[in-house]
Amino acid sequence: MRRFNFKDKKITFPIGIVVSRFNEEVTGKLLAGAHQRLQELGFDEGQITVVDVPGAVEIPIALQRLAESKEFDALIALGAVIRGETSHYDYVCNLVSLGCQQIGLSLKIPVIFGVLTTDNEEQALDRCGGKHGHKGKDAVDAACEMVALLQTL
Ligand code: INI
Repeated sequence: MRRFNFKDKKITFPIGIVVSRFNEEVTGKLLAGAHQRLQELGFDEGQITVVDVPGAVEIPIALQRLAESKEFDALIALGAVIRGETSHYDYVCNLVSLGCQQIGLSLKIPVIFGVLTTDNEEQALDRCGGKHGHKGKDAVDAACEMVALLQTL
């Protein structure tokens, strides 16, 4: 049996992060956790590029520019979509999730989906350093694993 598992592979590489400002209390924590994890893993500041966008809907087009530049080995999308009283939430979730997947597959670069989609702010805060872990840090670990994996596959 051949099996490829790069779960604990420690590598550094140029990485781009697109973070949305909407629900900034949450997305700021996602970014802080991602940055902290990158530092723990030994990334230089010069390897890290962060792009701010207004909301989750704008994440894919910024990812597209970064991917087209060919400067990065992986990209991370960070955002927080929190359910309101209208169906707007569903449109935003669909646009950002499909957009991220499309960029990754069409431009052949791992795009890690660190966009929280929750019913309320409490659920979101629980996932950026609260009782349900830290999705910003997890996104960095997923990016490292995927870059190592794709260098081999
Ligand atoms: N953007 C978010 O990132 N999260 C949300 O919860 C959200 N809601 O609920 O509306 C949201 N809307 C803005 C959207 O992403 C765009 O910025 C806006 O529609 C302009 O294109």
